[in-house]
Amino acid sequence: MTLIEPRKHGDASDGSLGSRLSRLDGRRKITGSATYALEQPVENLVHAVLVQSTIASGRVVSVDKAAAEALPGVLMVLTPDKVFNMMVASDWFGNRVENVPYLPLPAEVNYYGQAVAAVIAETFEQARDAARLVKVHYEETPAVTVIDQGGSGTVTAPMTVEWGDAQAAFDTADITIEAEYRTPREYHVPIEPHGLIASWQDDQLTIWEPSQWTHGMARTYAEWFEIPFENVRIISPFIGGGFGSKGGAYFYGAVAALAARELGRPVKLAVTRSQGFTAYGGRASTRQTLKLGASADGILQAVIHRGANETSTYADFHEGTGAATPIMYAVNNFSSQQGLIKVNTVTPGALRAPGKNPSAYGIECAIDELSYAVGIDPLEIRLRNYADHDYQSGKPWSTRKLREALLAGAERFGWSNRSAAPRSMRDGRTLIGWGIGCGTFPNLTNSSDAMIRILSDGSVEVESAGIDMGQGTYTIVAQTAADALGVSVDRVDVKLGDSVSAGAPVAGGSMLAGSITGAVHKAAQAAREELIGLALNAPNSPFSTSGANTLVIENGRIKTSREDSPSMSIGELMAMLGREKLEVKRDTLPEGTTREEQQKAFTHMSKVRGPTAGEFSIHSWGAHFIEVRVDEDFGTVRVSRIVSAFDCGRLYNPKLAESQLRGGIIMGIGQALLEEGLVDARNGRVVNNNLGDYLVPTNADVPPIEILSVGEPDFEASVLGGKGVGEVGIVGVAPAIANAVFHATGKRVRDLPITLEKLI
Ligand code: MCN
Ligand code: MOS
Repeated sequence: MTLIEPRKHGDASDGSLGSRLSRLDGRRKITGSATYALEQPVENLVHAVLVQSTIASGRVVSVDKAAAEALPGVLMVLTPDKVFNMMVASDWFGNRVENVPYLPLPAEVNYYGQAVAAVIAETFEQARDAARLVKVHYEETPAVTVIDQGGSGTVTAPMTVEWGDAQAAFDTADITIEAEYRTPREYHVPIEPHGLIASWQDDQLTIWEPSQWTHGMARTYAEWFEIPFENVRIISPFIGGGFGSKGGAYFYGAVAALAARELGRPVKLAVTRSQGFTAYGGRASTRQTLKLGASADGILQAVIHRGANETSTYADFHEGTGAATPIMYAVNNFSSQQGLIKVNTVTPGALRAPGKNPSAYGIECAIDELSYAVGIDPLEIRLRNYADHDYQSGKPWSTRKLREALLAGAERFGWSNRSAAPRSMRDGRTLIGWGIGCGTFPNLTNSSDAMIRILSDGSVEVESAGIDMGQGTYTIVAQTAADALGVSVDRVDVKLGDSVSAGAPVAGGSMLAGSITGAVHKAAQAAREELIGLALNAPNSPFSTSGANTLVIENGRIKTSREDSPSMSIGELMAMLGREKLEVKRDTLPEGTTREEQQKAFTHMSKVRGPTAGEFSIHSWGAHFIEVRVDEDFGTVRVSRIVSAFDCGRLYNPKLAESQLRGGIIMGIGQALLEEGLVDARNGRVVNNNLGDYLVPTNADVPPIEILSVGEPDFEASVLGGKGVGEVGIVGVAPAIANAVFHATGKRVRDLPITLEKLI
């Protein structure tokens, strides 16, 4: 086996694009000077507290609010019978049903924990106490509280992928395996819980709310209240994690904004940790069956994939259990049908790598099972079935260095020292297992806009509505601007997370970095051109006699390319011109885009280009090599070592990209071993709705994680050659751990999480 040397990361932290600059917002976050939405000092503030339903299905018949209203400080109790004068907003793709009233507190109850009333009072304590006194009377109807009660589900066209004749090929295959895999409800649990402060000044609405998408959220608020987009301002400079849960405005935002309008005072609504388990959706629980047929030498002949995810009774959410299955391996006969099962739950939502994550869990466990059935090493079977193009779309890959990732990861991990048989590696009474899981994430792109401002002292401001919830946007934007302008990175100040700034797509689908850097690069180049033009033509320009027709900017100084060139700093040029500032705004929208289309591009998902929108099929790729140690007596599983290799194209900042990938991997450890929303089947209540009972990995659960990058710049993927990084890290971790546990113990646990009672 030959090792393809992984590309060496740049060790320089000089701030240039591609260098390992530390997070520019890090100090502020660590020292507490970064202000989060709910900490915003706002005068005259009042507090809203939600009242949640205690049934899973039915109707609110009446609400007894007299006792609550009688408490001191209580200003208002909102109930389902109150008419709010709001309209349903469009969905993520811009579809809107016209003239349908929006009811943030509907009388119809679809899940346990749904908000059915809200109390607004002078202080938080008064509102909370009053909320406890609100008596809600229900008419209860039968509920489906868990996926197993919901039947086999309804398959929809977008969830169906077929080519060849999978059944015939499966029936005649030498070796077949069939297995069902299940994942439970999982939750984002960001450290900063959700909530907002809403404040009206006449018909202008200001919202301080953590947001992955300030433009999209501003659009929703504007549509709810039927006011122009420009009248809403979403402010979200710092966010304590979102993981998919902060991409949209939810009902509680409507409740706070509406109460603020009614009362003429700013309203703060903090969603509690427990409410966070039902105020918006986590990852849907899923189940899927995989049937693989192969020849005796392990070449795949057929994949038959059937599955479903739970959704709510009132909206469809496709988790996309079939999202990764069709593109992982070369196979000529493929059939995947995925359905939706209606359950009385809040509508599930996007959680880091929606679809790809559970989908890879299925296929990456199944291929491992096949490797044992045919007696071929799990690494070897992946290489034998390597897809040299995208079998689903028929298109060539833009770049797919998954083979390189597999080989580099195996080499670094020491995979060749693995002994093949389950239970054959141990350290005393500890069983050791090694497993592989591959991952993928599609490269989504959208246009972006960016504003660059050169200030009189020569410093630079970059402004965008795009956000940083911890991924590193502040840092890579500064690096991009500094690089393109020719200034040092500490001269660049980045302002993010304000919907009045230049538009940017959602920090979702791992698309923000590629999109925003493209626009920042373009605007910074244009600003540099403009500075050069001004320097050449300024009266008294030191370059007027140099004969140069162009100039360069290096380290903030403008000069010709000659050794003995005169030079001046950008600040000196600004002073010479008597300019306060120079503003340059550029977007990466197609030429001639109308104002309306431009608005749409940043407030809807309709302009997002998918991975196969062009000539190529564009994705990020990864391969995880994981060691587990299982206590033979107690069944406890510890992850003891991880080596993961990725192809994410060019890395804008390897230090931050590694941190993103590591974060995803840690979430994958949680998914494999700890995370499970436990639902009381009698009433649909999520019983472990707190961080004491819903377990996520802590430092003690996380072993050394080594990240390798085997990617090369992919200019089909983005302007500067990077592919998405934010989500691919989690994909493939859970199956790698499940496969390692099988190798250690000989036990195949096919429903996550792998807890000790499933092993002993
Ligand atoms: N990056 C890089 N080189 C690339 C691409 C990205 O160095 N070629 C690095 C940059 O630091 C960039 C970051 O990776 O800021 C993420 O870039 P990208 O993959 O474009 O993802 P987005 O900026 O769109 O961020 C969203 C993504 C998603 S969808 C989830 S879910 C997620 C994630 O990012 N949630 C996160 N990472 C998170 N990280 C933190 N700390 N908190 C979350 O809630
Ligand atoms: Mo990420 S789940 O697409 O916000």
